[in-house]
Amino acid sequence: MKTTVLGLGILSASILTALAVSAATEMDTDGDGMFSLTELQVAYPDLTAETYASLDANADGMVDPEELAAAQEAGVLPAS
Ligand SMILES: [Ca+2]
Ligand SMILES: [Ca+2]
Repeated sequence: MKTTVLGLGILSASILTALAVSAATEMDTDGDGMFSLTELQVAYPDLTAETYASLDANADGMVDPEELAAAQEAGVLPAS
């Protein structure tokens, strides 16, 4: 019984991770692994250049998946 509950927990965590990854992959329309302002504006039409710059924590001009996840965790962007 304990094993079954643990297994279900692992299964649902895997499904959630897969969903998050697939949503992120859909946003990255040119497939370069980074999210440009234009790509993010498809999912977040209200995103401004100023907000985008604030998401870019390492200031390399692009938002990477980690920076996107951090923004979603901080509530700057709604998790999709
Ligand atoms: Ca991209
Ligand atoms: Ca960056």
